[in-house]
Amino acid sequence: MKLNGKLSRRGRLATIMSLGIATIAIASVSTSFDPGTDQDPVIPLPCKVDFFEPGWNISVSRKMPEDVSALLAVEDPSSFGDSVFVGTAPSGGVYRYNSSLPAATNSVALGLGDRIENGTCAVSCLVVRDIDHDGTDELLAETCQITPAGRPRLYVWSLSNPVIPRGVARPQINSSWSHGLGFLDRGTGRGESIFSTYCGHGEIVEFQLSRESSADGFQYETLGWRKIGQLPASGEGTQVIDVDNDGRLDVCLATGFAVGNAAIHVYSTSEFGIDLQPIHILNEGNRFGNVKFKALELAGDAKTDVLAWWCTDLADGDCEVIRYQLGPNGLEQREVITHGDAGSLWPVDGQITRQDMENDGMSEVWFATTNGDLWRYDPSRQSVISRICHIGKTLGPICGAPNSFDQTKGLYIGCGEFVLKLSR
Ligand SMILES: [Ca+2]
Ligand SMILES: [Ca+2]
Ligand SMILES: [Ca+2]
Ligand SMILES: [Ca+2]
Repeated sequence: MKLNGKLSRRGRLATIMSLGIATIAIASVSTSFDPGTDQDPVIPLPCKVDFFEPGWNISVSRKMPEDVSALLAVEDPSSFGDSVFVGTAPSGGVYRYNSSLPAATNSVALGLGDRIENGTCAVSCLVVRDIDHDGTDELLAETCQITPAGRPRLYVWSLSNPVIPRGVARPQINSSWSHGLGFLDRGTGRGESIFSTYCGHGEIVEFQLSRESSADGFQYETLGWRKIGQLPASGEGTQVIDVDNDGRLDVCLATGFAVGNAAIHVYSTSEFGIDLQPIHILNEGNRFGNVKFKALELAGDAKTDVLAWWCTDLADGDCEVIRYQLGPNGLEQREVITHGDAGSLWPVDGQITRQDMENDGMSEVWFATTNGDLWRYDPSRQSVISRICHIGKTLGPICGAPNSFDQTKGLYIGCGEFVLKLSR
């Protein structure tokens, strides 16, 4: 079955729906692009590469039935390839393919929005993680319900064979846009709590997958949710990590989308959950209107760093990229990495990822922008930040390609309906 990219969205959707959730073979093309010549590649990329750092290639990994809005790749122990998960918009789908199997793309779920046709729902975040600690990974997908404006959702499937739906939650909050997932062990074999925050009203929501039985014998498995707090501005990002290097996990939530209100709030955790009094706040003197961040270990010193992208407007204006290191008593190091126009530096959700491209044991941070720039931040290099390419088209989410059987790693990049792969 070849899905024609020129079919109307409704036509394509009808084709997909008629196939149910069986395997869809989607036309797949793979090509290399040599930026050193004007020669068109045999099968053209869906975009023009205006600038390329020498030594890199971009090829088409897969064409999807609609626009790519979330990406995740994990190792597939049963094959040489990566298992690539793709979230899509506007009907809201989740797909999976193996990068070494050229033709087959599996649908995990289709039509995740409130209105499948003529609505807009974007899968904003995908995570693979064993949230109930039973030895089988779960796949989690968050959605934004954009048209008609409505409640965001969280979906959970177990990645057994076949994939099994475990739960869906649709928190009764005023915001429609979800911004990331964080995980905290509930202890004593109870699995993990899942946290998210939301654009608009800044609700903080906790989810739990739990099993119960009633006195009269009914069995329930439920993805429950509860609103545990509210940020002082729109919620713009979520991560759970030991960000202040004291040995205990912290919940980090970004606020923004309001001039002067961009901040990263850090909350401590215990066996009782989150303490909603922030223990650290990074706010750069309230100079900014929005912030995106990623906390991770950089530079091989076993201490977590925070990379933050600040912009003066809501998603525009001037942008500063700043690296921080926190200790138990607060800020220990602050370094401005670069600054410039938000157009070329500001990443949106899903456009910041870590990868160790050269397999040297040191992670780099890769980030993309909707303007088509792809950047690498690698503190172990002389040119710490460098633009790897500029593609003449809006870029979507990016993620690292974990497979390294041929000793080179790569990066998957969403671009319209295509998943591209950057490699050496
Ligand atoms: Ca599990
Ligand atoms: Ca901590
Ligand atoms: Ca570090
Ligand atoms: Ca590296």
